[in-house]
Parts: sequence; structure tokens; C-alpha cells
Amino acid sequence: MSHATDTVLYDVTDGVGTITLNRPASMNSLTGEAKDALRAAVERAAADDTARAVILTGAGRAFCAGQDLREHADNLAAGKGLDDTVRRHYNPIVLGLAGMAKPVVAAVNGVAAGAGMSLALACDLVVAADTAKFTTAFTGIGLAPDSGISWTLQRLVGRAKAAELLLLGGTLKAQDALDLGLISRVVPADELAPAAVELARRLAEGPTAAYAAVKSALDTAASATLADALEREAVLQDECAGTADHQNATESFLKKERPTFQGR
Ligand code: T3D
Repeated sequence: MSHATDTVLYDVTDGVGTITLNRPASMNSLTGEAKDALRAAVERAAADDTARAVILTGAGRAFCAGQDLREHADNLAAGKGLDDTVRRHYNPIVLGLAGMAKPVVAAVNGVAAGAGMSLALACDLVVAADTAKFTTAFTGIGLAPDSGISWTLQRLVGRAKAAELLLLGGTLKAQDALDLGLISRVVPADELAPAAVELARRLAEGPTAAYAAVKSALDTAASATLADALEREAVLQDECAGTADHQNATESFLKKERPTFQGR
């Protein structure tokens, strides 16, 4: 069970698992403790059969300001450098979100900076408050891009725009991010939470294995030959064809009934 004082909260309601970054006073920036908790929450959501869709969001006015720079400065001063946090934390968290066999919705309630922007882009659908902002931030403090943003960003907006956003920094308003194709939807700030829940509930009531197959097929096709992408589609189609959801939905179609998906 999560407590209000935890740096990351986890809750499941009506088939939707919600992971909430919970360090609002520091804009949900990520300390070692918060990264351990986030990694654990992502692994928990992935393994939790009662959660058929997942929301990642932030408490307070920020989504996530990336690495906690106070702790980071302390680590540098103590001669620890980055303490291998990219491999120990960020990489498994991003692989956990992107590779989760169920849809993950980022509900971006405020600024997403540095690794915070990377985390949003690692999710499958990004819904942002109209007051939210996106900034790559990395080069602003002399760091390389991390948490997958070098991979996701150029696939979303093309290399030229990705290079601009990573080299020059700057801040994108939510509407500009939508216009660029970086995110899926923008809603008024006070409607963000219900909009994200409604979307996630719809996904939670859907064919979970088919959704996992969509993610897997897109991942493969992103860097495969056509022949390899076709083969991956064939494998995934065989898997989905064996699910009860597919069989029931096919029967429902023929009976002209609305299908009910059990997620298996
Ligand atoms: O180990 C490694 O470092 C490797 C991994 C790196 C991954 C990364 O994420 S690198 C990028 C790190 N993030 C940043 O560089 C972003 C830094 N923050 C900002 O640029 C701005 O704060 C924001 C654009 C996010 C928000 O601006 P604004 O004007 O809305 O708020 P603010 O006044 O700047 O910040 C409010 C408070 O949050 C403030 O604290 P205070 O003065 O009220 O006590 C500020 O210090 C704190 N805060 C914001 N970001 C961070 C942070 N505290 C610690 N770490 C932060 N990243």
C-alpha cells in the first residue's frame, strides 16, 4: 500500500494502475530514493494482473523536473559522479514503461524537464494539461540526453526538430508539442485527471494482449527490415489468435453484439 509521504504512489482502481511521482516541493525531481521507488512501481504495475492499463503522473504543479539536481550536486561533490544512475535507474524504468505488456498513459500535469520529458515520451499515449510544458534541459546543465529521449524524440518529430530541441533546449508549450506530434492530446488543466482516467479505463476494458502486440510490433518495426517486421507481425498474430478475447470478440461480431474483453 502507498502512503502520502512516499516519493512514488501506486494505486489500482477499476483496472487502472496509477503511478504518481510524489515530491511536489521539488517538482517531482528524482532522487535515488524516488528512482528506486519508481522502478519498483513500474515493475509492480507490469506484474499486476488487476491493472490492465497504467497512468504515470505527477503530484502538484509539475510532472517531473528530471534528476534531482541537489542530490546530483552532492554526489558530484562527494566524488561519486553519476553513481551509475543511468544504468541502475533510468534505463530499467524506461524499458519497464515502454516494454510493459499493457498500455501506459502519461498524464502530464505540469512541466516535464530532462529525464521527466524522457519518461513522458516512453509512455504510449501522452495527455497533457494545457498549462504543461516540455523542455529537454540536458544540455542546459552540460549533460547528454538520457532515459531514451535520443531514441523516442527523433522518431516522434524527425531528426531535425529533435536535434533542435536537444541542442538548443527551449520550452515547448503543450499545444506546440501537440502540433509537432510529440504528444496525443491537450486538455484544460482541470480536466486532465478525469480525461486520463477515462482514456486508461477504456484501454483497461480492451483486448490487453492485442494492445501488447501493438507495442511489440511498433518496437520491432522501428528498427527492422520489412521482412523482419512482417515476421514479427505473424508471430504476434498467432499469439493473439489464441486468446479468449479474440475468439469471444469474433463470436460477438457475428452475433452483432458488443464484445467484452477479459484481457486474456
Ligand atoms: O545523475 C544524473 O544527473 C544523470 C541524469 C540526468 C537526467 C536529467 O534529468 S538532467 C536534467 C535535470 N533537470 C533540469 O535541469 C531541470 C531543472 N529545473 C528547471 O529548469 C526548472 O526548475 C523547471 C523548468 C523544471 C521549472 O521552472 P519553474 O520556474 O516553474 O520553477 P522553479 O522556480 O525553477 O523551481 C521550483 C522549485 O523546484 C525550486 O525550489 P525552491 O527554490 O522553491 O526551493 C527548484 O529549485 C526546484 N527544482 C526544480 N527542478 C529541480 C528542482 N530541484 C531539484 N532538482 C531539479 N531538477
